[in-house]
Amino acid sequence: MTQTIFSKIIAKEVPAEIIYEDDFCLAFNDVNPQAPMHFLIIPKKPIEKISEAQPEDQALLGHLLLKAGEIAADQGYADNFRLVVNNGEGAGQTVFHLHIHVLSGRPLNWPPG
Ligand code: DGP
Repeated sequence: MTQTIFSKIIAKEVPAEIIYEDDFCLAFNDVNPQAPMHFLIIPKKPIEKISEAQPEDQALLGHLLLKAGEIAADQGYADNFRLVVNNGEGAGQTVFHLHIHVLSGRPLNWPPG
């Protein structure tokens, strides 16, 4: 996988508003927030996109989901948030390092568009 801006954020070569970090993942506020709460949670392992994840990534993917919920709760949105994963250019993915968007703080319409 080629280096992305997110690899540089993990390496602390590029600054970000980091709100959570452990051995497996990093969460930071989106630079272009689409809601009052909008952070990204990413694996430190460089997986390009969800469709590239492998069976051995099962625990890591579960970890990201659990932490997304915990961090949303820490930010005051325990029971009201949306997770979004754009997979591939056609779905709006622009950074090719797997990331989960976590959004809340305003009404979230459906379908998302
Ligand atoms: P996606 O379209 O799903 O690939 O979303 C990529 C998101 O990443 C987009 O909402 C903007 C955010 N983003 C891109 N570059 C940076 C950056 O350098 N810092 C931060 N904090 N967010 C970034």
